[in-house]
Amino acid sequence: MIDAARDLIGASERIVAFSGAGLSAESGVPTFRDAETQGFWTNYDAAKLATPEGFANDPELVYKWYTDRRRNMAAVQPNPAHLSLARRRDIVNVTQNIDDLLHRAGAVRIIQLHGTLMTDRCLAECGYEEPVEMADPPGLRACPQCGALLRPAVVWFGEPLPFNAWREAEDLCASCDLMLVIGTAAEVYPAAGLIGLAKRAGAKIIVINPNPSQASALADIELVGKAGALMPDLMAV
Ligand code: BJW
Ligand code: ZN
Repeated sequence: MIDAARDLIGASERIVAFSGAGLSAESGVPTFRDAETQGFWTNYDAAKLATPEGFANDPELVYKWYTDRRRNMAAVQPNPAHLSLARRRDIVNVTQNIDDLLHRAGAVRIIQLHGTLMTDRCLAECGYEEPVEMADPPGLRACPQCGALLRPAVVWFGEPLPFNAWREAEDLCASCDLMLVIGTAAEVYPAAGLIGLAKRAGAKIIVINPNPSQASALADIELVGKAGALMPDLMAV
C-alpha cells in the first residue's frame, strides 16, 4: 500500500497536504478531541470552550485553556511528519492546526484555516493584534487600542474562516492532482469540504490516520497508522 502511495506521490505535480490535529499528536500536542481529556480540562467540553459564546460566558476560563495549551506548545518540537512535509518545498500545506510546528519544521507554503495560537487579537475587531510569548503567555487583558478584551487569533465555531486563506485553499484544492489528508477527523466544516472538492476536481486522495475518519470514504489509498511513523517512508524518494 505504501509503495502505491509513494508511486502516486512521484507521479503527481500539484500536491496539497491537508492536515489536522493528528499531524502534531506525536509532538505531544493533544488532538482537539483529546484536549478535553487532559488534567484540569476533563470536566469541560472543548467544543463549548472554542466558541464566541464560551468566551463571552467566562473569558478567564477560556483564556486559561489557551494559556495552558500555549505553554505546552512552547515545550514541544516538530515531529518526523512535519519535517517530511517541510522537505518537499513544492507541497502546499493547508492546515487546520493553530500551532507553529510546520513553520518550525521549515515548511514554506502554509495556509492556516483556523488561525493561529501565536497571536492575540481584539475581540471587537478594531484591528489590533499582538504576538504572544508562548513559554510565558500573558493573562487576559484589554485591547490597548479600544479597551475590548483581547482573544486568541483562532477561529471558533460559528465564526467565518479567514477570507484570503479560505479562498487560496479552495483554489489550490480545486486544482491539485493529489491530496494527502493527514491526521484529521474531517468533521469540521467548511475545512473538511476541501477533501470532496479536490476529489470532485479529479485529484487522488491518500488518507493517513490510525483510525477511520470521515475522509475514509473518499480515499483512493488509506494508510492506517501514525503520521510521524508513516510520513518519512512515504515521502522518501
Ligand atoms: C492521528 C494521529 C497520529 C491521532 N497521526 N493521525 C452541521 C453541518 C456542517 C457544519 C456545521 C454543522 N453545525 C455547525 C456547523 C459549522 C461548524 C462545524 O463544522 N461543526 C461541526 C462540529 C459539525 N463549523 C464552523 O463553525 C466553522 N465556521 C463556519 O462554519 O462559519 C460559517 C460562517 C460564515 C459566515 C459568517 C459567520 C459564520 C468554524 C470552524 C472552526 C473550528 N475551530 C476549531 C478550534 C480552533 C481553536 C482551538 O483549537 O481552540 O479548530 S474546532 C477544532 O476542530 C479545531 C480543529 O482545527 C478542527 C478540526 O479537528 P481535527 O484536526 O480533525 O482534530 P480531531 O481531534 O477531531 O481529530 C484528530 C484526528 O487525528 C483523528 O482522526 C485521529 O484518529 C487522528 N490522529 N493521532 C495521524 N499520530
Ligand atoms: Zn480593540
